[in-house]
Amino acid sequence: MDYHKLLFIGPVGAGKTSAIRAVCDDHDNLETEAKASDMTGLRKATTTVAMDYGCLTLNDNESVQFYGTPGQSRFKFMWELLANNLAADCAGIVFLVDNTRNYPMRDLKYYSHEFSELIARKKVILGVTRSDLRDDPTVLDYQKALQELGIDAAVRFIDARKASSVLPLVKELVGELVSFDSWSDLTNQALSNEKDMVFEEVVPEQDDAHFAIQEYIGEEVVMKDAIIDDVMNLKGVRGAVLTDDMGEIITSSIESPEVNDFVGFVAGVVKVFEEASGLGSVHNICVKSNTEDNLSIFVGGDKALGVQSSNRVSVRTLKQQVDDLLQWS
Ligand SMILES: Nc1nc2c(ncn2[C@@H]2O[C@H](COP(=O)(O)OP(=O)(O)OP(=O)(O)O)[C@@H](O)[C@H]2O)c(=O)[nH]1
Ligand SMILES: [Mg+2]
Repeated sequence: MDYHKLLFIGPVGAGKTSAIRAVCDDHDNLETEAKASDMTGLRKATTTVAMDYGCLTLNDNESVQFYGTPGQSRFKFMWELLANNLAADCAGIVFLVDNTRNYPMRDLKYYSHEFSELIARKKVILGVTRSDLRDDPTVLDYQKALQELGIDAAVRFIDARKASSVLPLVKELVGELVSFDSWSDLTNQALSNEKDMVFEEVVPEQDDAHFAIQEYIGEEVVMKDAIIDDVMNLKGVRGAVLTDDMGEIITSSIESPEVNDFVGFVAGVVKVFEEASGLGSVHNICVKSNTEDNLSIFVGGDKALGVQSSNRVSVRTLKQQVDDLLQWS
C-alpha cells in the first residue's frame, strides 16, 4: 500500500479536525478532543489537545493519511513532533485559516512563521474556512499576504465541514502522485451524502471584538485596555492593572496603591534591566507568595499588565491563560 501524507495546520477553530473528519474513511480516524475550558470555549465546545489522524483509502494500493495539529500554542510540542517527525515526509500542507476571526492575517503570519521550515519545502494550499459566514478578507487579500510572506500557495475558500469542499484540496496536493483518478466520483458521492446532512451552525457566543486585545505586528504584542476585563474573568484573579512603559497607570481594578505602584515600577525598569542584563526581552515577571496573593507582570509592546491572583491558583496555569488571551482572543 502506498501512503501519501497530508498535514493540516492553522489556528484554533479553523476546522482542521472537521476537515479530516469529513474526508477520512468512516470511523477510521483518531481525534484527541477535550472540552475547551479556556477562551477557546467561547467559540467551540472542544479543542484538539494532541493531534488528529485519519485515512482515506483511494483503492487497494493507494491511500492518503491526514495528520492534524492542535491549534493552541500551548501544544506547540506537538507541532514540532508532527512537522519534524510524524509528518515530516508529507506530500503537502493544508493550511487552514478562519475568515471570521478578527485578525486572520495575523494567524496566517503566526503559523507560517511557526511552520516556516516545512512550508518552504512542501506544496501548500491555503484553505480559508467559514467563508460561508464572512467573505472578507477576499481571495485577493490572501494572495497579497502570501506574496508578502514569500509563500507560494493557492488560495481556496472552503467549508471544512464538507467532504465535497475539502476533497478538491486533497486532489490538488496528491493527485499527481497517485494513479487513482476517480476524484470527481468521490466528490459527487460526497455531495449526494451532504444533501441529507445537517451541519452544526456555529455562532460564537461572543464576538471576537469583545476581546479586542492585541494586534499581531511582527511578533510584538499590543495590549489594549479591554484586556483588564478579560483577565478579570479568569479563575482566581483578584485584580489587574495596565500601565504604560513609564509606569503610569492606564487602568486598574486593584485597590492597593502599593501594588499598582509596584507594577508601574517594574514596567519602568524592565527596559533598563533588559539592556543592562543582556538577557534579551523580558516578557513575564512573577512574584509568588505562600501567604499573600501572587502577582504576575506581563510586558508587551509599550505596556505592562499586572495580574493579582489567589495563591491557590498555579501561576503557571494563570500565565498560560493570560498568554492565550494575549495571543489568540
Ligand atoms: N460555518 C462553518 N463552520 C465551520 C467551518 N469549518 C469548521 N466549522 C465549524 O467550526 C468548528 C471548527 O472546529 P474544529 O474543526 O474543531 O477546528 P480545529 O481547527 O480542529 O480547532 P483546534 O483543534 O482547537 O485547533 C466546528 O464547530 C465546525 O463545525 C466552515 O467552513 N463553516
Ligand atoms: Mg482540532
